[in-house]
Amino acid sequence: MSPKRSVKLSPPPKTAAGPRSIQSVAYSLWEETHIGRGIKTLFKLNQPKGVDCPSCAWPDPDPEEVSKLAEYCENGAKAVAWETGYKRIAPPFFAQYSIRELVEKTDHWLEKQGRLTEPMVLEENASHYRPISWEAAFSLIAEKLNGLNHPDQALFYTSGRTSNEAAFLYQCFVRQFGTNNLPDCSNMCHEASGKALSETLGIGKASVTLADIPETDLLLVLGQNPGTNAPRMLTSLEKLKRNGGKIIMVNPLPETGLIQFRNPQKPWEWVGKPTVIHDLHLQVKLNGDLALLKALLKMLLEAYAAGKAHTLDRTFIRQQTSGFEALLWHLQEVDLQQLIEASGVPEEKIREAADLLASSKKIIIAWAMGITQHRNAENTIREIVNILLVKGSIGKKGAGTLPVRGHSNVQGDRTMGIWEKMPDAFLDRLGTAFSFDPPRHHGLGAVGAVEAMLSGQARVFFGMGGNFALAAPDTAKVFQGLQQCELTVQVSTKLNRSHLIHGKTALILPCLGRTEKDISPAGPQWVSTEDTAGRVRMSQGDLEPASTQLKSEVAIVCGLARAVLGKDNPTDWEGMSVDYDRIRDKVEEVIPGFERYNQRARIPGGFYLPNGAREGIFHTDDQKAKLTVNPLPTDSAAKTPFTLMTIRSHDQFNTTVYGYDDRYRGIANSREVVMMHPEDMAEYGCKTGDRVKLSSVFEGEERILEGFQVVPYAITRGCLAVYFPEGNVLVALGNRSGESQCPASKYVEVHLKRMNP
Ligand SMILES: Nc1nc2c(c(=O)[nH]1)N[C@H]1C(S)=C(S)[C@@H](COP(=O)(O)OP(=O)(O)OC[C@H]3O[C@@H](n4cnc5c(=O)[nH]c(N)nc54)[C@H](O)[C@@H]3O)O[C@H]1N2
Ligand SMILES: Nc1nc2c(c(=O)[nH]1)N[C@H]1C(S)=C(S)[C@@H](COP(=O)(O)OP(=O)(O)OC[C@H]3O[C@@H](n4cnc5c(=O)[nH]c(N)nc54)[C@H](O)[C@@H]3O)O[C@H]1N2
Ligand SMILES: [Mo]
Repeated sequence: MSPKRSVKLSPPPKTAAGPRSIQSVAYSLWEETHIGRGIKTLFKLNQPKGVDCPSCAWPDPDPEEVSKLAEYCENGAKAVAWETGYKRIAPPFFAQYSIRELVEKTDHWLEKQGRLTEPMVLEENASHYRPISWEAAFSLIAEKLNGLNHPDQALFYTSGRTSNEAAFLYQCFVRQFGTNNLPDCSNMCHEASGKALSETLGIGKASVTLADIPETDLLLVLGQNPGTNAPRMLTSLEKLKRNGGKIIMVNPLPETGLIQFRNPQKPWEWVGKPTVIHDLHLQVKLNGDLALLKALLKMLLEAYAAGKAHTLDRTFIRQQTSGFEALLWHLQEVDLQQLIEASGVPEEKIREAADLLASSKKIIIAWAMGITQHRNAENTIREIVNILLVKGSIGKKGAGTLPVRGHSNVQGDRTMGIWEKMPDAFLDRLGTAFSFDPPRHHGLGAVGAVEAMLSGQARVFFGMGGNFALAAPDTAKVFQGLQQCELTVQVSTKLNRSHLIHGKTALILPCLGRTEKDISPAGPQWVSTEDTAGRVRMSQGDLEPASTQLKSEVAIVCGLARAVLGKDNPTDWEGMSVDYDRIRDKVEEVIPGFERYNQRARIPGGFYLPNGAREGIFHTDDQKAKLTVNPLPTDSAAKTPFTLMTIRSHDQFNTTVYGYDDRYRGIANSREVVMMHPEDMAEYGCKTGDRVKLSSVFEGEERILEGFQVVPYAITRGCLAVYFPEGNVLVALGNRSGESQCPASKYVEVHLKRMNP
């Protein structure tokens, strides 16, 4: 799928952003789009009446604080350039290239061909996609879905760009069809955060807003690379530093964005000293975080016992939490040296961090995939909560939880009911609002979906956005599963692997992007999204659509629902597809917190959803925040010489590869690399650029990735890194969390062997 390219190396830059990121924005716009079209959207990005950036879910500032000219980052600009580009793939393209030829192309090449323009069908045994009308496409899907023995034989996947309005209608349609099989990208992303936070704090989302960050005394950033994946976060970190706050980075890599920063929006800062971001780097082993957090807790406790009363917030612990006694006993029993060893971090560094924690009153802990994509992710997240709770650092300004979400509306999609396990209270209200009886048994998540396709239990796969073939773990198995389906359907903006790894029959349904005008017979429509901080805001594109034949995701769901559920279905799909206010009225009926949705979303800046933990109110079974005892992973001493993580480069959005350079890591021209510690290289007789074979055996089955080039890197010893999605061939389906089923994409036990030159 990828050409053999040779890696080129340079020392990683010490400073993130600055003028180089402006240069990179200019380049993507120039390369992909009519400059005017891209720039027009950039000035509207994240503005109160503009477009919500289709890249990450980082919150926008309050309307009065939004930078009037530029509230976007380098990678947001790349996402816009990607969507607004001038290239199109119309029917002649599909007539020219057979599926066999397209499969040989790289993923980068596929998406580079431009925006999809018309619905296309691949009939059974056909070699080429051919055009199909929307009506015929909907009928074909209806025929296949209604021909199944049971609705649970269909899977309805969602990626996180889908708007609230489209997501709400989509889950409503799927449940009226009769299944809760609503796997989504969240199943592979922050699933563990939702689970662990709901249990302990009563809400599965961040408790802080953007305004809290500069107010905090101490921010811990665990397993997250904001310089690349949430670049606008750096502006908040810069403010925090100017206010005298401290930052601890916990990461097996020294990530450039957390080292130093120059604000690209402030040219007067491009000369002189950049802002130093982190105060302390704790270079953990992969999955060493739980041991590290436990060691920190134990040190806090010891300091308290030694008479330093300020290290714990006893009043908060007494009044607001449960479980302190059990935690105390547990911490007295665990062996500190063992914890230090398991974390991989030198003791004096942990003590430094413990001192910072002890002296801070307001603490925020941020985390992302380096914490969630582990077999014991929920335990680590509950331990994060323990630290915040013993410090009384929740429910007040400048303190709390910050799980940084990925896709721009992944959080909103969940709020709208895209989840295979929505609680009964939601299903009750949904059933009442739409006069039907929703199915009650839980559906399948992403990993379960792959297993169901492989076993033949699932026969139809419908993808609302995303690129399931490459995003899901265990590439060979996912491919096999999709190929065994009767029908695969993808609602997409651009061509990707999931269109080429297909079922017996396949459909491509091309949709509007978020930057484009959405005009229905009733006039211009807008949608809304929810960011990491739980703020809901409107988003309205204003570019001419890439093709006159595109439909909005809302119109696609409504067209499908009418075809599948039949003319007698009482839901007003037609009415809702032309007037999105009617969808929002229904959301208001079903989901608490959306009172006066239509009015409040129209206010510049939108509105915040209720958040108990933010106010110090914990909706748990005993109305207390829960301190918990979390066992250490039994695999902390890996049985293989190496553990491997799959991470993002600076030039991709998930499976969309913008280019082959990872600027902040000094790695260029190739993604087929393995980052390795120089001393491990020496031990294994590897030189820079040597090609190696990685193999992982999971539950008796071997998976292999070979031909990747070794790159010396300042990574923790015994740990390796490759890029996602290429590394997904090594992530076994069974290698996942037992609690939330999230794939352990950051913990693959591997052997490494140098290949013959
Ligand atoms: N430009 C751009 N923006 C994006 C995306 C993108 O692909 N491109 N993707 C979006 C999505 S969907 C998501 S979920 C987010 C992802 O955002 P991130 O979570 O920042 O993405 P990853 O590259 O997976 O990086 C994980 C980080 O965790 C570290 N890490 C890995 N394992 C461990 C561990 O065991 N312990 C600790 N402490 N650290 C570890 C890695 O070194 C890396 O710095 O970004 C979103 N934003
Ligand atoms: N090994 C490994 N695997 C991982 C991860 C990892 O770190 N390591 N990360 C996981 C994470 S955090 C996530 S979130 C998933 C991501 O999984 P997905 O969300 O499935 O993947 P994306 O690459 O974001 O999807 C890209 C495609 O979405 C389509 N698209 C873009 N914009 C739109 C739109 O507006 N509407 C519609 N309908 N389609 C659109 C385009 O056709 C594009 O090709 O991958 C997961 N997989
Ligand atoms: Mo994600």
